Amino acid sequence: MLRPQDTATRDRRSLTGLWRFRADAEGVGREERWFAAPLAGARDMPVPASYNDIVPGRDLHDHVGDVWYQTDVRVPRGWADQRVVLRFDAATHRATVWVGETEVMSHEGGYTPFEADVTAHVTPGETVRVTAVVDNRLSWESIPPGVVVETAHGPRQKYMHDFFNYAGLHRPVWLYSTPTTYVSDVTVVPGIEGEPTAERPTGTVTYDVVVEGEGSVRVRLLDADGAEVTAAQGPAGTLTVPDAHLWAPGDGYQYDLVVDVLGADGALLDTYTQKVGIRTVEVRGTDFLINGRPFYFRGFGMHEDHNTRGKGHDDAEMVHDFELLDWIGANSFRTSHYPYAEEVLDYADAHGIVVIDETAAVGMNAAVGAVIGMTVDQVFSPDTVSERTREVHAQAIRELFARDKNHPSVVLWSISNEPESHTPESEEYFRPLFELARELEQHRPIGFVNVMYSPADVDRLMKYSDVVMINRYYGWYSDSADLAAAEANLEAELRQWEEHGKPIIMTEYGADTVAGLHDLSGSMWSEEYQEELLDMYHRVFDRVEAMAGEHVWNFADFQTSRGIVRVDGNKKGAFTRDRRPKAAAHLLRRRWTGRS
Ligand code: GCB
Repeated sequence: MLRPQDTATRDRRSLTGLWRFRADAEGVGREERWFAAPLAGARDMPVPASYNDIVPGRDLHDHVGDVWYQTDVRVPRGWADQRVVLRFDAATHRATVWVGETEVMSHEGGYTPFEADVTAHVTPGETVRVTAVVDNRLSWESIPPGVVVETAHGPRQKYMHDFFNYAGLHRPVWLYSTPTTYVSDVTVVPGIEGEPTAERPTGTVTYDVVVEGEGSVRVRLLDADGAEVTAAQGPAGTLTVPDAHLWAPGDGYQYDLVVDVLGADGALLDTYTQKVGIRTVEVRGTDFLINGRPFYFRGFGMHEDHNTRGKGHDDAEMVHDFELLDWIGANSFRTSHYPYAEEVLDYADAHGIVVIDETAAVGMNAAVGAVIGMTVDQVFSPDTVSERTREVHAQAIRELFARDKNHPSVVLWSISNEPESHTPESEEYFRPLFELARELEQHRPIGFVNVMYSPADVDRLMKYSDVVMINRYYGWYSDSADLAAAEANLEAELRQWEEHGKPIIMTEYGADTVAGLHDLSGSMWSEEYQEELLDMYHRVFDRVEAMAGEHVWNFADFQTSRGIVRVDGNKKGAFTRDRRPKAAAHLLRRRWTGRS
């Protein structure tokens, strides 16, 4: 799905700001048609933001079920004869939307965009009411899964992942116009002819444009200075780029593919610009190659998580986080454990930061659930994670790939984090999803992230994966406080994975650490212990040749559900939640930049 753009033929109106908001604790709003009038008893709510931490108290923080958002928007006068589209960049985890009293769309899944053509329901120059009901419930048929337990004191949401179930309108909302004949999709696949490690090789850009309506397509490829490099006619083809300036880690060079739709008389009907980074990705043996060169992932599993706004997107926080990644010497991150805002991927593209892009399929694991506080006998069964869940999961993969397919920063997909992967049931569940992913994606490697409870001798899914991605907590959840034992066990396990003959990326390793807690005798939770543990992992990584990357868990401390294993959140950050460095941040900076 294309992102809205301002071009010579298109305009956007942002609907960010304060919306009217009301929690629907009784779940009566749909029946009482709250969309049909200005929301009674509403309070102000910022969009984008999670609603949970905006108001003091437990009610909204722990709310389970529907909340209502409403705003009024004046449709610009100039949009007469245009197609008018209403788009939500995300609504966590599902939403139904009305324009005036007309229901225009529903969407399942909290981290991908959805939109509707609302031309028939608006009049340019007039104001229209937009209402969205957003439901935060996780069930056996949602991604991620969860269970709502009805208690004498109200519903309680349980789930098998640790990050807090923030909800609401987390990303911008747009009203935008397109001409009635318009570009509805663009796919670009970059390539390199000949030796990719050459200084300025010949690049290729294979493109495919979908147009709704009658018109012919012309494409022009412009370099970063706006000079035309090449052009072609027709909705699909391959462009050749002599002396290509490649997109590469640390060099976010991009071309502009300007797509024009022309009428029979040559008039411009629509124009849309798609950025293109020319680079290749390949797995060869135990090497992960970008542009033919071995790439070693240095960075973090992250979260969209901040004080007050929760998972709400914010450009200032985003840029600051990228500046910290730069300061520490990270070259990559994983969008643990859900698709991040498109702004984040655009930024990564533009700055040459490499991304492992993950679906929201996290917490399909009874053993992890037991640690977090949700007990379940069998995760994969007709009554729990089932074929119905798989349908939702498949749709999440389709939507993620469709949204992010053109980002050069995305070099590897993760279709799930830490599912059980040692049971026949888990294999039966996942095999078709790997098949689907491969059908949708022919150019990037695909994988999933393996959990400590499914080591190499029992795992059944790694054979479907191009890269070995594993999360390990030797020295924390196992061999707690015993780094000597942890070192031996970590190395022994990596040696087993090495036998797969694929690149190994440690996608998580780390220790909870309370900033400011110091101890010289190896006390867990201290800043010294976090440093010692990371140092130990690095020693081991440097001995194992198949290692292709290290992503510390986590970039920053983050909010979790409440329970006896977390003190005001997960504290494994190299930075605190408000982005102050722990000692480990300096250790990582020394390792990753050589600077102190
Ligand atoms: C994991 C999960 C991650 C948790 C982390 C932890 O394995 O993938 O979501 O936050 O462990 O700190 O327990």
